[in-house]
Amino acid sequence: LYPSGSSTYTNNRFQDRFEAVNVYYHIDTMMRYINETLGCVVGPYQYATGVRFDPHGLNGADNSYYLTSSGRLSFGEGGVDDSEDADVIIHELGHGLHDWITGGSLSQVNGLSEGLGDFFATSYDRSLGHWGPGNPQYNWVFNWDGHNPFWSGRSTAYGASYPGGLTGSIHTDGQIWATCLMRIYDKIGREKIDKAVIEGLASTGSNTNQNAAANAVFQAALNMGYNVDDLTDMRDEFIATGYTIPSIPTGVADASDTETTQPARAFFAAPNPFTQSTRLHYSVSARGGAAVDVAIYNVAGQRVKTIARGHRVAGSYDTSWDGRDESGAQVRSGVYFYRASIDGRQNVARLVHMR
Ligand SMILES: [Ca+2]
Ligand SMILES: [Ca+2]
Ligand SMILES: [Ca+2]
Ligand SMILES: [Zn+2]
Repeated sequence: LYPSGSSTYTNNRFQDRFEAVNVYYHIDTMMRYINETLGCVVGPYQYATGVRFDPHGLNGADNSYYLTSSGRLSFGEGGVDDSEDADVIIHELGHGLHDWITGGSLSQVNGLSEGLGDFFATSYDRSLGHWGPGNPQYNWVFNWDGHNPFWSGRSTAYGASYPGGLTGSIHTDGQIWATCLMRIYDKIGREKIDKAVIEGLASTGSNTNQNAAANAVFQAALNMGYNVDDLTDMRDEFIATGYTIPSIPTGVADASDTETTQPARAFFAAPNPFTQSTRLHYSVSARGGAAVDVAIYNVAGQRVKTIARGHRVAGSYDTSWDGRDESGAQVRSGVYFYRASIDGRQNVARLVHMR
């Protein structure tokens, strides 16, 4: 699309090639960070390749979007070109991440997905260290596309609390969620809050409100073995925002005990992608055991193979899937979902089967 005669990159923002490279760079950076640095296997279920996007879509409108039907991102060019701003790119990618980790059940209740996009954009931006807490830009969302005569942008220094401060406008209300998560970022650091958000929201659905999302994120942090200091910081900020969060269970180790241990990963498949077979891990933590339903689904949402079903005692489980359906036939290569419902809690992981 944009051939170059030289290996020197000399494009500026007035050349369309700049936006194509800028979007590619930021999507690639974020997807590598999530999949490789954080170890969360996340990617589109609508197709088996990398994230697809159009850097000059929407016939020039001042808007951008992620489409759940196609799994693609599209960026408009009104005002400042949207794809010149990493905040816009990562905000839209945030909707994609939300869709992919929930297996197609992204929630916009209380503007949850808008707030999630603003959070991922600001988390990335803040990690670059361009602005200090004393600069207003530290909290801005859409520093380049907005906060200018075209439009006012958004902020993660939003003062409203939950639920009294909700307005009913998703883009406005999402700022309550993003502001709370960025306050946690400042206390426990980027990787811990990003990972808890991704792992936590993976167990949510299309009706999840901000309060339920906060509880899912907190539960994920507990499941991954975050220490008492981190859990206390998270809980304090959630409660200060207005969410209702249970106490930290007694018996959770304090910081000095867990500083050197890796958080346990209770739910995952490996290898992934796989060719012959993949091992499926899940665990039951309730003392009295739990009702489990573990199965493989295709991208159309159809159950391909039941792995385990019924009551299981507390413990870690290790099983496998050989890429065959209920009748024993080899399934086609492509994207599948490993889903485990454990006492009604949904865990979803994306699997890529290659033959
Ligand atoms: Ca441009
Ligand atoms: Ca714009
Ligand atoms: Ca920003
Ligand atoms: Zn959005």
